Amino acid sequence: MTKTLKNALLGFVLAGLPGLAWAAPAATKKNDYAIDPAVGWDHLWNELLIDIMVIGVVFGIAAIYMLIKYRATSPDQVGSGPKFSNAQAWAWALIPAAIFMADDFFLSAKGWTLWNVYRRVPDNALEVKLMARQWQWEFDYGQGVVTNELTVPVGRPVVLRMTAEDVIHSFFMPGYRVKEDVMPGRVTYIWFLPNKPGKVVALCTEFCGTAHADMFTDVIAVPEAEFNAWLASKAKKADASPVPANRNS
Ligand SMILES: [Cu+2]
Repeated sequence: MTKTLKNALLGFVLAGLPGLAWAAPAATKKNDYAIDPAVGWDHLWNELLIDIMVIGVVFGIAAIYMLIKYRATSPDQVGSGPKFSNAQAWAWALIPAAIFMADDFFLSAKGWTLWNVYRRVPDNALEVKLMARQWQWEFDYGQGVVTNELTVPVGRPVVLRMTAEDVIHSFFMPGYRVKEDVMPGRVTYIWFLPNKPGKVVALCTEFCGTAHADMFTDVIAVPEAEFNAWLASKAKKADASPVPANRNS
């Protein structure tokens, strides 16, 4: 093997390794994923960015180096490539591919693990039914409590069982890293963990008619005691008037 070939091969290996090394520490965060998949999605996203950045920088430097070192010194110069045996040619094709595929599979496997955690709703989740229609969201807590904003208790997982009255919508809460289609004739679900008090936006991300852009609402996380008091007062009001005031059909 020529010296240039050895150096180049070493370059490939070095380009691949940082990606694997950066990806490794995430395994220790496994427990966080089970508690709150949003933590896992953020972690995976950062990992991918670092991965792509490291590989991009290494290849960028290698490309610039070769452009300068092997540039033509006269207009009519004809270059010559290294002569490869069959084994060398196969090695050039397969080794770099294997290194990058290993990194890709590793990250994909982590994505799948996280997805499986995300699809398993925790036993203690608060269940709220969500009805989507042109162009509003309607949250049903049971006991006659129906609202157009989603109020949730901090520290307890919330699962939304979702369906639609008319067309396909998509319920998206960027703040909690969850999104799922909502359609007539099927019940889909998402769950999330409100981990601190505050307000985030929920919006429709499936074009569903002329007022699609107006189809957004607030998701308000409040301390559990405050949530219980809120729900109790709403239930009391619902008891007094059997048809919820904001139900429009
Ligand atoms: Cu919609």
